[in-house]
Amino acid sequence: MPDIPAKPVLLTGASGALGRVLARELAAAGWTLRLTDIAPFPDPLPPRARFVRADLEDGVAILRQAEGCGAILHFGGTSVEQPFEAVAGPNLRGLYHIYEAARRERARVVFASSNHAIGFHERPGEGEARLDADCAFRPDGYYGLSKAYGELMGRLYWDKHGVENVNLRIGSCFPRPSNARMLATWLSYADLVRLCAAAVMAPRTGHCVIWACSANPASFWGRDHRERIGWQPRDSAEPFRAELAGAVSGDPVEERYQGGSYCAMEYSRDRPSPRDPFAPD
Ligand code: 15L
Repeated sequence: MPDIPAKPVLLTGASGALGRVLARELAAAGWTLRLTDIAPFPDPLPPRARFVRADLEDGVAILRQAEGCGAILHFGGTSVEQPFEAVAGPNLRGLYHIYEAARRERARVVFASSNHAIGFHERPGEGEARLDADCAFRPDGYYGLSKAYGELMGRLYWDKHGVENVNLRIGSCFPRPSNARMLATWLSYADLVRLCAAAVMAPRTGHCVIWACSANPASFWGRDHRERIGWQPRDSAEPFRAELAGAVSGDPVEERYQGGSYCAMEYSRDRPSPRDPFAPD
């Protein structure tokens, strides 16, 4: 497999935490990047890169940015839980603009989805089966719902238009894990960069979904489509266990479900007791 894409790659959300890491590392690997974000790019422009400020809600601007690109790394939009109206513009309408641009350019979309698309699945207990990527969507808020919509948009554009898309269900991508949940969900920056590179460079992907977490023995997640892109994570949250195993919230909702604190936000059912076989459905 070649290491450098034949055509430029559009990176949305370039000014965000993950966008900045990807811009720096992929440019250092020799990639030609078109960077865009609604916010100014805070770093020196990497070699061969161009940055244009654009709003995902401006479909014409997005079409323009994508011209001549072979892939779109879509990391733009709202990246945390927000009221519905704040999520809807960038994450629903904006996502549609990304897919229309990909359709016009015959480009592949690599979508920064999130574990919050499935956050209301319970965490597996010791020895229990891990969750496979073809599980039902169980979003834990409007943000997670927008990520489920994004994955389904990919399903639609592959089935109807042949637009390939790789949906990265990102766990917790930070410089290091910071609580007990992240012993399962953490994705290192290095694993993220290798994952995005593999998703862009794979010869064929179709529509696929990948659990984006490092090789954490405590992971909640099982089978996915990673063999299609030849990616395996190399890092692990396990070295942080002694430090973080006790870093729990004490909230039964937060600790019961995979989405953690997002599940507990605005939760208005009765709180489950720890011994209660509480089954929301
Ligand atoms: C996400 O999707 C968020 O973007 C990030 O800020 C974290 O909250 C992460 O999920 C997580 O679940 O830890």
